Amino acid sequence: MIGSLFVTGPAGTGKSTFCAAYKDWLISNGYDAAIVNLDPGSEYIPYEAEIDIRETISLSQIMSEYNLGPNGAQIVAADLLLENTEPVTKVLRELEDYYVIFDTPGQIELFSFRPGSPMLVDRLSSGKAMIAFIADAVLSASPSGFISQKMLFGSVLSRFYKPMLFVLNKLDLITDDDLEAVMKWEDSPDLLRDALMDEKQEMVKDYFSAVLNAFKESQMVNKIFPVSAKDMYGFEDIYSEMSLFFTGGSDTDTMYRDD
Ligand SMILES: Nc1nc2c(ncn2[C@@H]2O[C@H](COP(=O)(O)OP(=O)(O)O)[C@@H](O)[C@H]2O)c(=O)[nH]1
Ligand SMILES: [Mg+2]
Repeated sequence: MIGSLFVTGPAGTGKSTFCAAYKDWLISNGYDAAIVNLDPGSEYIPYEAEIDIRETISLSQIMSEYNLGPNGAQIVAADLLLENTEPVTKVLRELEDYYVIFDTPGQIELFSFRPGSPMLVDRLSSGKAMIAFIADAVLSASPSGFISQKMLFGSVLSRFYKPMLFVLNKLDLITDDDLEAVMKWEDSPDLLRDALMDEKQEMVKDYFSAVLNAFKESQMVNKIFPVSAKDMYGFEDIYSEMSLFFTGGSDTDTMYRDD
């Protein structure tokens, strides 16, 4: 593979829809792309998967075999996958010129906060991985919601230490003014802190000031990628970032280059 993108984020932010739309975008722009579904619990996936973990790992079988509920079974499933990655890597080896998108379990903790996941990412990607953190634009349009997503982003980064993209999905559900406010908050911790104080007067100002300045100084979320997976909007920039990281931009069609 040229490189891979592991797609994570809170439940319902649109990870699977994003995977489907981004794959379609890549293919319609002339690139080879495939999706691997790593969510054994998904009932419906909105794409055709090159590899679907549900074919080898059955949650209902694990539930009855180990006498577990759905969450316990998800955890066993994650561990089983880590124990036996060969069937997946075997297929991936054939996809030489592909960008591979990994869809991860609906609930973020089942992927990002399992002890074995960083090793899983390294094994499946042969070290060639980026992570897309999918945030919900509606939640992120409020100061407290945006800060909560930034902190979660930082939390995922602390697990994987891979290049990460902060993807603001469901752009079609917020106004242009909302997006403009989010972009300004991203640029200025002071503006974001003031907006938060307007929203939640009783908050401890110093704590959030320190946290927001730390984000800014460390450049942890220094770029937001606004997309709508529903409307197929915003994928050029994501592709540019991936192409730049994995190939130094050499396979990037000039029409998609930022610089
Ligand atoms: N309006 C809108 N809805 C979206 C978008 N992306 C996903 N959704 C919807 O959000 C819901 C959850 O999406 P899904 O991809 O299953 O989320 P996941 O749990 O993160 O994989 C579904 O009803 C999707 O149709 C988007 O860009 N705009
Ligand atoms: Mg999903």
